[in-house]
Amino acid sequence: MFEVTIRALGGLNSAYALSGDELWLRKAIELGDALLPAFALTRTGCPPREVTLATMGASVDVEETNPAEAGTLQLEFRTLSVYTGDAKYAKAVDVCMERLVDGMGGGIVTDRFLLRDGRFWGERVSVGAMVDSFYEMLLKSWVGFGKRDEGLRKGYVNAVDGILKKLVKKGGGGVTYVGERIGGGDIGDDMEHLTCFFPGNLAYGALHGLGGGIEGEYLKAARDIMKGCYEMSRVGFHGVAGEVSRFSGKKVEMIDGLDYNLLRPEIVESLFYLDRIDEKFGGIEGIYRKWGENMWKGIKEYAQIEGKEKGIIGSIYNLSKNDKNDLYHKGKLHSFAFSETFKYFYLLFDQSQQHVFPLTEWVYNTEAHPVKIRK
Ligand code: DMJ
Repeated sequence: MFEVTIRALGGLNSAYALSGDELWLRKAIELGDALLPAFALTRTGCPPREVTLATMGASVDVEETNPAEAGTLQLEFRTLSVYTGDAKYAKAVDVCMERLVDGMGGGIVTDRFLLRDGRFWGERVSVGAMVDSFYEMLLKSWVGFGKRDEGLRKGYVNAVDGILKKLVKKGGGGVTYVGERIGGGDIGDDMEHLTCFFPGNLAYGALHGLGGGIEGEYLKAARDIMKGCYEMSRVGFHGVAGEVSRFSGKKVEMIDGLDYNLLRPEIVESLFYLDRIDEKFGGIEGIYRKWGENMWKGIKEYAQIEGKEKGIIGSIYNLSKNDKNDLYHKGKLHSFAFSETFKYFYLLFDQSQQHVFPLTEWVYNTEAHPVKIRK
């Protein structure tokens, strides 16, 4: 549900928004109608993680989902309601989002969500896998539809408050990162690449007046965490960060077995937001573009699959060995490399005065497909 919604439905919606070609809208409706019954399959109104279109409607035996997958459907289905004038898509997704927000209890959440009674469950608390885009969407759904839904705004503000107090730490070398906690334990030593959407998201919140606005608490925290995320790309092969990195030593370190790079977007995504929003350190002469240039060089140098036709790229493995000869690639390449990673590099390097998709008029879904903000 989540991957198809953010990648395919989000992509079709944006293709329609940008081209005005009805073909994309027809395809978006076809897909939206096929997926819609999934919301009626559980008691909470949140869909299961996976559905079989051919047998949709049959009861499903799934106990749980996670907040990221259940809570990252709103922009796409609501947009479909705007385009069609039919409220059924928005209604379905709003019911689910309300259950999630109710279940939050006013702060950070665990990474498991029970589909029978709408309770959060489990012990792991983080801003990474299985939770990440739930937080992202509290803000973006609030912004995207006229800042009218107080539940979303409060949910976001309370969550950020909890994250900044309970999950942010300085590592051994004094670099700030966002860790995870299990149960009541201490903040762990590691930060996921996925978590690095967070500084950009904080900056986007600041742009829209939250956390004290520009130069407020959110932007200051965003700068510190951004630095930690960029440091992840400076260890091992310069410019190419690992999937998870360790912050307990004097220097940020790669972790054996997690020293691979799937060409994920999160670090450059946040660089893009900070570059546009942070008036002090962003802009043409600012640091974020320079950092982005360093990262782009790394991708050009190391993502290319040797021996293949020039331009063929793939995920990079064995980064911690520090020797180019030990690197290997897998021919797998996620669509987010194109829809997000390369797009964010392009947008970061765009030097035109008139930015494409200004952040006060457009909101990007979690797969970087732009959606026009409804006032
Ligand atoms: C993307 O599909 C989305 O950004 C999602 O929210 C989480 N991660 C991947 C890319 O890393």
